[in-house]
Amino acid sequence: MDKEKVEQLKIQMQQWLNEAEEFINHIPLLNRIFLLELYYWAILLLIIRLFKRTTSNTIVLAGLSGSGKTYLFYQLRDGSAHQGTVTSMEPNEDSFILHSEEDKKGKLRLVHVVDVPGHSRLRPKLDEFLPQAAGVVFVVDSVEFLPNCRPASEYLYEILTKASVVKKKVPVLLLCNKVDKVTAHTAEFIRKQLEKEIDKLRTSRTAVSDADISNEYTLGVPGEPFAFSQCHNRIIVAEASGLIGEISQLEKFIRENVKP
Ligand SMILES: Nc1nc2c(ncn2[C@@H]2O[C@H](COP(=O)(O)OP(=O)(O)OP(=O)(O)O)[C@@H](O)[C@H]2O)c(=O)[nH]1
Ligand SMILES: [Mg+2]
Repeated sequence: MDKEKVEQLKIQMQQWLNEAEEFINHIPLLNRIFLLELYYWAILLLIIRLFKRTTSNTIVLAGLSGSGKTYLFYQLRDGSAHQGTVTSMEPNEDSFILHSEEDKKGKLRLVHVVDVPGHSRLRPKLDEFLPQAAGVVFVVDSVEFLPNCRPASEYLYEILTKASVVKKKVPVLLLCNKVDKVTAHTAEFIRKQLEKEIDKLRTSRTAVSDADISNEYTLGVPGEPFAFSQCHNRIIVAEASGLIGEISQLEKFIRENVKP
């Protein structure tokens, strides 16, 4: 570009600046203050919106097959447990307002709930969702708990040692489901048994050579019996029944981690 053109551009820019200044000067002072304030609020709202979008709204339901994840999923979304009768072959996911909050629709943030089937072949799907999880719900069958204690502990151990969970300190809810049955074990009993079983797993797994360990992080405090309180992420124990729709503790956990 030759010098003459640059000069012309400079003059043109100066003209535009002068015109803009003149335009602003014509606006009464009060209006100017008002416009400035409007501008300030617009920027502030934009920042809040951007920040809100970066926090996740994903809640992952995991647990052994038959523990009741799909029942809970439909209770959360529709307030009924339909379609939960077959073993899921695909992750079930949807974004919605919790059924119990339907009357506040429009004011609340959607929750993205993912129900990952418990079948061992489908569990790797969990890795697709964990990195974006705001919370993990590990569902346990409180009725058939004892025969499933070992596999449930193994699955839970796997989740609690994943980098995506440990690094981001993703909160985990241990949800003792099916409490509508009188034969259901208490949440306290289940917590203690899971801790004991994880303690055994921890000992056997750390004895394996480093090369064979697939777990990304170790659990607990070396030399002390394992307790969930030793984990860096928050681990809460609660009860539910997907069958009769007793899911208030689950909803509380969701809303604590996906702010409205
Ligand atoms: N008594 C009782 N039974 C339940 C409850 N929730 C689920 N069930 C029973 O457990 C079965 C399995 O429930 P699902 O929700 O399909 O289990 P799931 O965890 O999704 O299982 P997968 O899809 O195989 O991983 C259901 O067919 C019900 O018979 C509950 O709260 N109470
Ligand atoms: Mg299912």
